[in-house]
Amino acid sequence: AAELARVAADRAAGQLAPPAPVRLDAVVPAPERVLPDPGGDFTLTPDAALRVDPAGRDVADQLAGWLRPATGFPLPVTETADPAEGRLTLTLSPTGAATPTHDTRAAGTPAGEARAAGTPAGDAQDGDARDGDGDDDALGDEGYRLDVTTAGVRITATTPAGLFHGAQTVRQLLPAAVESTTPVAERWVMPGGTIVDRPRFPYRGAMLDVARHFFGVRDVLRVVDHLARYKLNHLHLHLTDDQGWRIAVDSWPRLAEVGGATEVGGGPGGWYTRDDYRRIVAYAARRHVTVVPEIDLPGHTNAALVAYPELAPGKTAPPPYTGTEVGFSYVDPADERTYAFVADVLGEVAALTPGPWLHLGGDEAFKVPAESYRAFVARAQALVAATGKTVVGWHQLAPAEHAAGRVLQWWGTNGDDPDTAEAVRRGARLILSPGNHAYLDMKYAPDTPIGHDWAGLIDVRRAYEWDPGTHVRGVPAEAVLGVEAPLWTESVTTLAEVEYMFFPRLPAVAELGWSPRETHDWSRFRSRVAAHGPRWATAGITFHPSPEIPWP
Ligand code: TNX
Repeated sequence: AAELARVAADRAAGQLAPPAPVRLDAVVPAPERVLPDPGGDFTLTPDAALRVDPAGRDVADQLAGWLRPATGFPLPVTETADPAEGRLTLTLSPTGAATPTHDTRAAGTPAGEARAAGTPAGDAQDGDARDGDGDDDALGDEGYRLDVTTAGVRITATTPAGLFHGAQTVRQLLPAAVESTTPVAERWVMPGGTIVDRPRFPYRGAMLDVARHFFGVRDVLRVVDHLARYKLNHLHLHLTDDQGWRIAVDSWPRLAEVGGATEVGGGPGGWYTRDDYRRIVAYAARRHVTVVPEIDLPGHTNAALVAYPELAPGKTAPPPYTGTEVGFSYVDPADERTYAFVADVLGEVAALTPGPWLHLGGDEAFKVPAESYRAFVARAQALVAATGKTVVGWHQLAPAEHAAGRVLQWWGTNGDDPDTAEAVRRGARLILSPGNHAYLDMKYAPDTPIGHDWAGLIDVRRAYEWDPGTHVRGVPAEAVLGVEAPLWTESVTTLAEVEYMFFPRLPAVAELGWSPRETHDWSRFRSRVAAHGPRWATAGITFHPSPEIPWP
């Protein structure tokens, strides 16, 4: 806490150096291709307007909303087709037009792997290195192309999500003062050149445990903003655990009313009404973030058992739990009432959730014998399928039978995991959250005031130095859906503490999920991320001033 206060005070005292001009390759996560044009710098002036296709309107409105407070410029958004009308243009094009005039990609990149630039900006080479598979020009569902010239800035994408990611890049290419909530006298210069960018993996996420400590809607919305900055597109909400049940369920009202009234340490807890949850989902959707709700079953259910003792194996209510042990509770897998409960809860949560995923938990059900665990999971997976959603679960689900499309979230610390590899052979895909790299509840260093250390200490380099495509033995990159950085909150109680655990590790994991492997380079990453410190400070975001990062 003292460290947090000191960081905040240092930043407030303006001890950071004045901003250096942003470089085109300073973007986090690293773009697929970067082609700087030093003669093409663009300066945003008070008369600038944004011009957009109607379908991209909402992204343009958001971009203008990010730029107005610090610039003090009106930045009107227009939908006219007349190019004279706006110097910031957002275009939705069905083909994407991804090919830059000059290709920065290293010649000789093997066909098939040739998607990625690999060549850092500055080493740009001319020449046509296309591999001829016809795929190169596709920006895909989330890609974008950004052109910055003295005359203006253009973002091109095939989807609003692509435009949105491009808009986040624009934000990062303006001076750090753009994060100010009040007008700043600044030359709003953006570096000239072209970026062509799209993600390596389709699933890039973070998890917030709102069960151990409850976080209200405002905090969650702010977390969504943090994800969106780094092009993460999934927010996994761990909605239920021993210490609290955080989502209203009409058919079982005591879950939230009784089960939601506790949290770790004895605080008042809390829970989301259906409207609260809808607000979170809608806010996230506007930022192209999909909410993945988790109902943790059959273990981690003490709060549910307090509310409905009939679900408990002994049919008596346990006392409410506000400690931090795991693995002691479970719903009775031998009672049909349990499956009615599971079906009702999953049905209601699915109905409130526009995204395709329902997370079943499945971790640490230590008291449930293996055979009844597998039988329970098989039924629960079928109940998810009946809602029309796709099952996600912690990798403990692996031994249970395959369910169409199911996704396992792997949180191991040793990539030698035959059970998970076998589940993948049977058709599962993986989200990678290795405990010793991606767990944001781990301490950075021995003196980190909050957090765990069971998976080791994780400073920025450790969060960054692994490859999702090769991490689990026997799991090919094609079976990897993506990455997720979970934040468990046994010791995390405020938004500032969430941010402290997120930054700078969240951008590290985001880069592993987004950027082509060829761009992976610790020394470049650490200097790119360093430039974000002043941004966070200006935006009032708390972060860990890691000694591994050369902060300006
Ligand atoms: C393990 S990781 C858990 C959580 C704890 C976490 C603390 C996982 C699926 N389960 O219940 O909060 O460790 O790091």
